[in-house]
Order: sequence, then structure tokens, then C-alpha cells
Amino acid sequence: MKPFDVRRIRIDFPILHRKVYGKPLVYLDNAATALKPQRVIEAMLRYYSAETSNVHRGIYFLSETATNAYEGARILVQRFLNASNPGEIIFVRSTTEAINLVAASYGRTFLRERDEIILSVIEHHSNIVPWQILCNQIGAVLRIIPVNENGEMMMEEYEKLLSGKTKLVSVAHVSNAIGSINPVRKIIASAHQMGAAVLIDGAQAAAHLPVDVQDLDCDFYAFSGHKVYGPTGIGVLYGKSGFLEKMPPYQGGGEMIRTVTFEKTTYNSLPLKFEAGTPAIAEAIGLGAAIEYVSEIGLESIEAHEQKLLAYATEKIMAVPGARIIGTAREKSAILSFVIEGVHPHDVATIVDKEGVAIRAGHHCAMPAMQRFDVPATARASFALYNITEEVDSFIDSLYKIRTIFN
Ligand code: 7TS
Repeated sequence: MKPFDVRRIRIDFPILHRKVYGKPLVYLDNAATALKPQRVIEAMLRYYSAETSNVHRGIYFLSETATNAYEGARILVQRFLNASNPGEIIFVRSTTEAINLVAASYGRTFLRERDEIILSVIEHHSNIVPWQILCNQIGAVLRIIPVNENGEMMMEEYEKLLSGKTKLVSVAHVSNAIGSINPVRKIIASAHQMGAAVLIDGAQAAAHLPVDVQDLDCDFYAFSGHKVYGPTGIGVLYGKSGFLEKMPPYQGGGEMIRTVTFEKTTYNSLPLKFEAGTPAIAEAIGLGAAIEYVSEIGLESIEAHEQKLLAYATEKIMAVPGARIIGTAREKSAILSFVIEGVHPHDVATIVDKEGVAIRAGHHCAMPAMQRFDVPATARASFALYNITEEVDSFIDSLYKIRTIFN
């Protein structure tokens, strides 16, 4: 494991040096979006100030420079996920778009009436609604894996749901609502035994634990740039080439074709078949810089650091009167969802905000997960590589203030 120097890392994030309400910013909403290191900001600035041009079409210097930077970012992502070739890395707008792409292209082509799609009860809405839309269009059916009291997937129930009718399984690697790290390796292996394809929603995993798509053997893997310290507006869909080759394009337009006549159009090879129109060039370059940044620090070291923060925060919050943690899976990522008896989570977030502490409150776009735990909403602190125990202390101190206000 690489040595990890959090003080050194904090210098890389300019926003960490600002204040809110005259207090140091304590940013604990990393599951919503992560802060950006200077290197990412500079990479985008460089493109806009010195390299602006479109990609894949110019034969002049600037366009070649931009194309190299854009395609270089793809190779960085390929190595980051250990995909077998760059054609398996499709740049999309976000995790949301990646899942919609698979539902629209793979789903509408290869699924039929009464085929079954398995999700879990703790999915983000972006891994629920695209499948519901597909089901409404083609008459496929959703099946839902339950979780136990701790928020762990009930694997015996999952095995029972699997059958010859199962055509696709789509689950989160890490739950954004309650932090569970799901047993995706087992989920994938069992689905494959039934001949079903598997998509893993890696939105909450990619920045927090090492991901190797070949080792996992998932057919699709999705994540968002903005949660891995990169820009918004860019995300990644990894797909095995065997799958992507046989899928029809998701959108039509420039760049995704080889030849067009009114009689017949032929499509470009991977990955461009799935990248219609001018892509998010600056954002892809920024994502490349972010991936380089986290890869240099090392995901194992990042994970170890965040696990320490999670353990520290968990212990401290258990001592706060009335606090109850939602999501106590044995394997958890750095997400701490909780409620405080008698206080609405929005009030919790508003009060701690006045102390400079940013946390999220709400249903976290996972309403079925909230229903499962019989809460309308939770407050959620989520940690990243730059967070420190002193920030956890500020957060916990601000929770004690709530009790004073509400008593
Ligand atoms: N899947 C999971 C597991 C997520 O956590 C999110 C975003 C998404 C998909 C969608 O990602 P997007 O980048 O396409 O929007 N989760 C959160 C969150 O927990 N708070 O804000 C966004």
C-alpha cells in the first residue's frame, strides 16, 4: 500500500481552504459529489485556454492535440477499471446515462415480454426507473432482492429469484443511501450461471475501492466522473466488447457512423458507435486528470483511510443521544446514514450547516430503501480521501448542538 499523507492531499483541493459562515468548510457530502483537485481544474483550463477544438475530425494541430488528450483519458479509464481494451470504455454524461443506454439499447433489443430483471431494494432511482420504463415498453418484469436489518442483501432470496426467465441483473456495487458494499462478485457469478447479463452501478464505488471489471466479470459497469474528483457532465459505461458489438446505437448523429446514405447507414466501430455528436471534451480530459490523481494515491490507501474515518465517526455518533445509524452492514463504504429521534433529517442538516458542516438529508434518490427501513429520510455524512478526524469531530460537535436546540 502506498504511503498516505492526508495533509499533503488537502493542499490539492482549493475549495477546502474556503470558509462558510466564517467557519472552515467541513465537506461531508462526497456521495453527492466530490471536490476537485487543482490538477483537474488546470487540465480543463488548459483545454479551454490553449487547446480548444473538436475531436476526431480536424487534421490540424489543435484538433490532434485535443483528440490525443480525449483518447488519452479513455486509456486512463481503461487502466483504472482494468478493461481489456479502450473500445470497451464509452464516455457518457453520467451513471444515469450509462444505465439508460444499457436499458434502451441492450434491453429493448434482447429482452422480451415476461423476461425478468433483478434489482435490489436499496438501488438509486437511476438504477430503478430506466428498467421500469423498459418494462412498460416491452412487458418485462422487475424482481427485487430484499436486504436484512443491517442492509445486507439476502443472498438466499436472490438465488430463489434467479431462474431461466432472468435476463438481466442490475445492482449497485455500493449503496449510496446506507453504504453497504454489496457482494457483487457472487451476484455476478450466480447470474451468469443462469445466462443473465449483469450491470454494476459503480457510482459510489469507483472513488472508494479498487475495481477490476475483468476480475469481477461484470458485463457492464457504470460510474460518474464527478464522484471520482472529476468534472460533472462526464461518466463512463464499461461494457464487454462482445455485448457492445451486438448492441444497436443508443443515439444517432455525427461520429457514430461509418457511411450514411438515405438507403443505408453503417456504424462506426467501438467505442465511437455509442458517442454520437461532439462529446464532453473538456470534461473527459478533466476526468482523465482525476483518474491519474486517484491512481497515483492508490485506491487501497484511499480505502484504508476512509475506513478509519468511518469507524471513528460510527463510534462517535453512537454516543450522540437519540442517534440511530441506518445501514450497519459488515462491509460498508464511507457512508454514514442516520436519524436523530424527534428531529427531522432536514433540520439536522440545516443546523449542522450553520457550523460549516455540509451533509445531505433526504431520501437520497432511494425511496424504496427508505421504505425498507421505515424512515421518510435520513441525514447522511459521506467521506472522501481528504477528510480528517478533526472534521468528524466538528460534525459530531454540531450534532450535540441539535440536542441543545431541540431540548
Ligand atoms: N447510482 C448511485 C449508487 C448513486 O449514488 C448515484 C448518485 C447515481 C447512480 C446517479 O449518479 P449521477 O451522477 O448520474 O447523478 N447519487 C447521489 C447521491 O447519493 N447524492 O446525490 C447523488
